[in-house]
Amino acid sequence: MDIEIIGAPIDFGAGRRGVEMGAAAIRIAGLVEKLAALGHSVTDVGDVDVPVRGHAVIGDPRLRYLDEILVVHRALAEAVAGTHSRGRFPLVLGGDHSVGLASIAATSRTHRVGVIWIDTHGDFNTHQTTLTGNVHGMPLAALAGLGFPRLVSMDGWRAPERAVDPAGIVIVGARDIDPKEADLLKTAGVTVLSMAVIDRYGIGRVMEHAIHIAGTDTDGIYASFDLDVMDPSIAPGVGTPSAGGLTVREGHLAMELLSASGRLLGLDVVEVNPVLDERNTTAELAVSLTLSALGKRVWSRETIPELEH
Ligand SMILES: [Mn+2]
Repeated sequence: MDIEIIGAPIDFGAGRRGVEMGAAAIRIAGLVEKLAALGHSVTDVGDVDVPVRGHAVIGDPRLRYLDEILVVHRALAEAVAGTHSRGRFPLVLGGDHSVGLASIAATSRTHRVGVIWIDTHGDFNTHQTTLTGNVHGMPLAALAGLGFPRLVSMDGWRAPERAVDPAGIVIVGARDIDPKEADLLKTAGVTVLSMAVIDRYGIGRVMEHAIHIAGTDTDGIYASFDLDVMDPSIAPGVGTPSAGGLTVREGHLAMELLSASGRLLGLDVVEVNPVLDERNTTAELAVSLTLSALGKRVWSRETIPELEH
């Protein structure tokens, strides 16, 4: 594949500082070299510009730092649209998860997009339901056309309507969803595959289901991976940890199945917070999971034909 790496070192959407260094930490963990070693053509186009924190204004407490976030969203959307125009694969490094709005909205300009949002949280709040005012809890709702019009339209970069049909949105790994957010998810018709469903059926069947839903009547699937979906015991460097997350192997199998689907249009890897991390272990995990999403295999055949049905 021809991959373009785009960094979005933003923390204005998060409640804790430090996540703006996540893209650097992932690069330091060897992302570019390891992707190239897999046989990919890799171009690191660098980071989009992010406003200086010292000049930033919180503004509306239900949409903290909205002005700064929208500046980043527009720049990131332009970058991702450019990657698609060159026929390359966008790999977006956060930064906080607000960036998923820009990367996927940009992709929706040229593709009918299904979304697999791999996350502890729903990220489906609006300014009317948020408990924190942190915009990283809102990008998926905005993609579905819900929320503050300036956020949904990315300050006029696109029309203030949905970028993605909620029927093609799947959240995988959820275990912390706010009550009003749950109501919105149900009304919108988003599929939520919680940790309980993964416990019950296994990550393999859950991902096959997710890929089926997000891949039906779409040109492909954009995956947005929040490192906080992993269990905090193995991914301590995240701002909003929640016990009971994916194991290392569950994370890898989820990514391997996305790769094997052949349907990926792009990938976000977000919410690595080096300030909270231990010796860059969370960034290193992010790199190894990304490799699995982009074709790394232990062996060429990873199913048992006699057990397939
Ligand atoms: Mn998230």
